[in-house]
Amino acid sequence: EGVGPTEYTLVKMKVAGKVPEKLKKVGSKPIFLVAATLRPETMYGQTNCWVRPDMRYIAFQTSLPAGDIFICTERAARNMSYQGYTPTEGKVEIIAELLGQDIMGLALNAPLTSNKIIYTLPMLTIKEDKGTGVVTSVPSDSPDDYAAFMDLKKKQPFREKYLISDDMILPYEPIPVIEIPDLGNMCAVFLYDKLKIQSQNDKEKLLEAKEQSYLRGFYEGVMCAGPFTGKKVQDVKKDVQKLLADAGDAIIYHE
Ligand code: A2H
Repeated sequence: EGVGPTEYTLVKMKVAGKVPEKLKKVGSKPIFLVAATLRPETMYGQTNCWVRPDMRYIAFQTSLPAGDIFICTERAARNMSYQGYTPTEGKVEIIAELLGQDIMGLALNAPLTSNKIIYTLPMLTIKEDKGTGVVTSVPSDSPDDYAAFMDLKKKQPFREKYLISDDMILPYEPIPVIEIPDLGNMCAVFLYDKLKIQSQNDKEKLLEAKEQSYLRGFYEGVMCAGPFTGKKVQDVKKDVQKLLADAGDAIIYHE
């Protein structure tokens, strides 16, 4: 960060159930939320997808072979249009303008995770000027994700406010993906408890948790899920990214 562009893996999460009203006109083309991640190796542990209720998103036409429609921020779509992902370079064909709340509670198919269906849920701290505005949730390994996940689990009024039904969150549990010495196989859960993090707005403690886990996860972490079980994170990160991209389940994006 800061020096030069950041490379993100954009994970394609397919709308699998009810299509939002504003997207009914697209017919049979596949629709995906695209989540920007720096941690493709954690995708075995996805439990949900985050969008910000009050943020603007668009659906647009990509140039991918199956005619995929992507949902993300307009800013990210513009960037993608200069990276070969739209029919005309520099042009974004907007199909619908959406608010996060319009795409809340959607059922999705996400790659690699053992959960057959995951849901879009609210995260209030998503930034507009980073990635795609869609974030995939891995509560075992991301302190931000686990804090937002626990906010929904613990607070019924919070679920109600954003029209989240109990079945979209209560049956889900963090999934062990990476073992780190001293931090166990779910470092975000360990640090949330250790630092007594109260909510997704607990900025300083969340920063502290990220500092205590991010580099160690990379340098000392060992996979404990998926085909790379037993291998070091730093040795397989690129392999998982490639596995996703080769299967058509992710694209590489820079900003
Ligand atoms: B990461 P950086 Cl398991 N607003 O993916 C807030 N957060 C965003 C975002 C946005 N607009 N776009 C992406 N992100 C998150 C996995 C993960 C991530 C794990 C552990 C740590 C972690 C699963 N969520 O990030 O500022 C995404 O969450 C720790 C920083 O560009 C993305 O990777 O460094 C990361 O933040 C990108 O943040």
